[in-house]
Parts: sequence; C-alpha cells; structure tokens
Amino acid sequence: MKKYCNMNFNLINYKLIKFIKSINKIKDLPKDKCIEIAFIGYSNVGKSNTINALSGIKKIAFTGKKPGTTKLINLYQIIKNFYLIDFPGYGFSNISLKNKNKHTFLLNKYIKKRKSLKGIIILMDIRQKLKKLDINIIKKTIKKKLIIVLLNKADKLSNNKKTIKKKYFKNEIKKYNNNINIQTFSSINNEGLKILKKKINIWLALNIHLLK
Ligand SMILES: Nc1nc2c(ncn2[C@@H]2O[C@H](COP(=O)(O)OP(=O)(O)OP(=O)(O)O)[C@@H](O)[C@H]2O)c(=O)[nH]1
Ligand SMILES: [Mg+2]
Repeated sequence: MKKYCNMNFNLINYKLIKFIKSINKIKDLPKDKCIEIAFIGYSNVGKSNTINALSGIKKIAFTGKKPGTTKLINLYQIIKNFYLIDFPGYGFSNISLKNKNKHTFLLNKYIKKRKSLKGIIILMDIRQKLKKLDINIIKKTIKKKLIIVLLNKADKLSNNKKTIKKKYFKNEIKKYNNNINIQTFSSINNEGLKILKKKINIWLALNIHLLK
C-alpha cells in the first residue's frame, strides 16, 4: 500500500488505454471484481476531454462542442482490471425525458450498487455555479470517501477569479459533504493533471489486490 501511494504516478502508463465498449446496461459491465473510476457531471463540462488528457491521447474519448456528445456509458481499460468509465452528461435538455430518466436511473444504480467503483470524479465548469443535479450526486455519495471534484475549464479564468470560484465551490459543497477534495483543472493546459494522477494512484493502492 505504502509503496503504491508513494509510487511515481508516471509508472501507470495511461497510453496503454484501450476503448473496450459502449453500453447502456449495468449488467454489460465487466465482472464486478475490478477497479473502476467514473467520470460524471453535467453535459459539456469536459468529462471525455479529461479522459483524453489523462491518457495523453487526444481522441481516445469522443468529445464535442455540443452537449450530449457521450450518449452511452463508455468503458476504457488502462491495465487488466483497471477501467475508466465515461458517463453521458446529466441535465442535457435536448434528449427526451424518458432517456434522461434512464440515464439518471443508470447512474444512481451504478453508484449505489457497483462494488468495483473505487473513485468518482465529478466535473464541474468552474465558471458556473454548483447545480442541482451535482448536489443530488454529492448527497448520494456522502458515505463514499473516494470522490474528487474537478473544477474544469480553469484555463478560462484569471488566477484571481479561480481562487474566488474555488472558495465558492468549497463552501457550497461542504454544506452537503465535508469529505470531498476539490481541485482546479484544465484539460487544455493540464492544470491539476498531476494531482489527479496522484489521487488515482492512491485509489489504486487501496485496491491493489484487485489489480492481479
Ligand atoms: N477551455 C476549455 N475547454 C474545455 C476543457 N475541457 C473540455 N473543454 C471543451 O468543452 C467541450 C465539451 O467537452 P467534452 O469532453 O466533450 O464534454 P463532456 O462532459 O464529455 O460532454 P458530454 O459527452 O456531452 O456529456 C468541448 O468543446 C471541449 O473542447 C477545458 O479544460 N478547457
Ligand atoms: Mg462526453
């Protein structure tokens, strides 16, 4: 455990990333005995771009200018038994209510039931405010300690504004969950990428027995 927490995060070769499949049912995920890190958040906040930034491969995860780019749950493997999961964004107004409810149901079920879920990365646009569906997720994950909030698109703000917004998000989020680590992030200039990799290293270290 100690060895992995102190491990040089560059030792995990994210470039080995492989797209495995797109699914729309939890039962199509791998056997529930692996390590999964889920990327969740509103549409267009930059979840797919963050997977690309992490892997260093620009187009492994499909990204788009318009919200609603990721329509299915996409599964990426880094090494055996270690997966990154790209969720469709919530709150996208252009999909039918039926599909919206289906997405919410899937995400809630996944968070509640999935044993392999070892880390949750919630992305938010740093320029916006803490929103309702993020609060719902934060409340639901209150007992799960392995969460990081990435305040993405930090490249769009000055250092001064970034500090103000980080403080704002910290104060708002702590009303619901005091256990959440909050980082500024940008998949354009890689701000926060090292910290994210370190965090994932710790999550892996805590579950190292599953990596065999
Ligand atoms: N400036 C800036 N733009 C970003 C950043 N991350 C993502 N974007 C842009 O935001 C848009 C959406 O990015 P995606 O990664 O597709 O967002 P998503 O959260 O996966 O969206 P959905 O799949 O619709 O849920 C794209 O135009 C990206 O170029 C960032 O850190 N900085
Ligand atoms: Mg996406």
